[in-house]
Amino acid sequence: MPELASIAARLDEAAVTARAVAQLPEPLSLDNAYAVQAALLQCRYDRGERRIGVKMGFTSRAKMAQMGVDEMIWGRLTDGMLVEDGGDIDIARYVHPRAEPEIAFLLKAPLAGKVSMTEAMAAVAAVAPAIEIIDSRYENFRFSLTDVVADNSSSSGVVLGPWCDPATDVANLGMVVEIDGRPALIGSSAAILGHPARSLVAAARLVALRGERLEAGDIVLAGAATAAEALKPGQRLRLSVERLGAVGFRTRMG
Ligand code: OOG
Ligand code: MG
Repeated sequence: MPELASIAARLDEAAVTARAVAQLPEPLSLDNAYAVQAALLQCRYDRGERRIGVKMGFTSRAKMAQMGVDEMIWGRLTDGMLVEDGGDIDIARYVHPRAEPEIAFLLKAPLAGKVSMTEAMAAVAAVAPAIEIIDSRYENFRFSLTDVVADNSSSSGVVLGPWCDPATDVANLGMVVEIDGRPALIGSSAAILGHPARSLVAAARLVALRGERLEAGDIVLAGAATAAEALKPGQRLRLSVERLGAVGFRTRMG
């Protein structure tokens, strides 16, 4: 539908120019919201970006409560969103970025539809600590469920830490984000649906509803274990996850 394409173009321009747009005037259906998301990603692919996986959203109570949304969502990740571990980001290139502590899975086999936790984990090649940088293209970081789905579930940046043995038990690992050396976000991987592998199970189910599958080589972000923290210029962030290690980046302006 032409209006879906124009919504996608508007959200893409908001991301490229780092200028927020108003929330959508008419509520979209969930089907149309995912159709806008697909069209939005096509804009990125047309610029040469490549799909590298998916991210899950609202898989913890802390995130649902922070944003007032109570359903799981997903979005697509591209290589253009990767931020090097230990690297820095220019805050000016985002509207109002926030950081979240996550667990990342690297897949060695495809997954789609109804799979058990054991089947999901058997498809995992490695697990890593990860920081997701989210950035809503909507004014004041406010949105409805379908608004945020259309906006690729606020996907913006991903910082991946060291890939670890997939046999590592990730059910209940302490997670701490330090900002400038001070603990700012403290949680556990158990906050992610009781076990981050449940998020992988959900990802396989949700992408299949849109006729897609998780591919071998895909990265799947399980969703934040705590509320997200707004970023300011000149900060040093570091996420430490028990047994998995640490990942970090810095922020600058310009
Ligand atoms: C939507 C994305 C949510 C998560 O980890 O729960 C998300 C948002 O809060 O803007 O990435
Ligand atoms: Mg996230």
